[in-house]
Amino acid sequence: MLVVHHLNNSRSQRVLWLLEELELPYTVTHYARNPETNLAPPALEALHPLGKSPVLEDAGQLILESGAIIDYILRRHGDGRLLPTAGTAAHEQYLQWLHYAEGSAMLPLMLRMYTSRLPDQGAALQPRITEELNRHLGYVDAALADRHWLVDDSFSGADVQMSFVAEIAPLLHTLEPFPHLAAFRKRIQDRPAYRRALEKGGAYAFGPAP
Ligand SMILES: N[C@@H](CCC(=O)N[C@@H](CS)C(=O)NCC(=O)O)C(=O)O
Repeated sequence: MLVVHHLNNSRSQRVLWLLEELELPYTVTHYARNPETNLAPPALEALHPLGKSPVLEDAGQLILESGAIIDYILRRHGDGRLLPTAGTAAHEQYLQWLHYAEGSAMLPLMLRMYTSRLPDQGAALQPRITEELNRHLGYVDAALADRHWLVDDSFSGADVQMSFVAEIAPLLHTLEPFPHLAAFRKRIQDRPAYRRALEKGGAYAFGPAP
């Protein structure tokens, strides 16, 4: 049985969503952020050397990093679903988006989040961060201009991995200049499996308005 070690208000929400899309059996072990520091509880350090979530447990093996977890679930348990065939151009694009989400897109978003906690809101850095946010969100928006889903207009693990970018972006920047990204966000949040995952995961501040 797959076990998702899930932190509230976190990237692990998309792992629950993927498992709901695939209708796979799994259990959730819940961890709550410290209400003052917003950090994960020390219990996660027993599983993840950095004390982060998500962690996926499968027959005693622990898998870290949401992109690796999504790819693992699809390869090992997906039965060919939501995963472009290895060796095809679509598979290369899928891998590109899988890595892009955490490797590139999250950086300016996290910079905005951390600098906005500084007394002067990191004023000197904000123009550069805004420039990068517009560049990255513009890139994703353009990729979605003529399609609903990122790879060959076919729903895949790449969309699941990119969902957190689409969900956290409006809290830290604006989606107004990026209508295709905003539509993508709404599209994912309207999926029945996404809604079921919300019920499984509990508090999630980046989802649709209640
Ligand atoms: N790149 C990692 C990021 C993991 C990560 O930073 N998770 C956050 C939740 S969104 C976390 O556990 N934060 C709690 C903490 O840092 O104490 C992934 O995609 O899995």
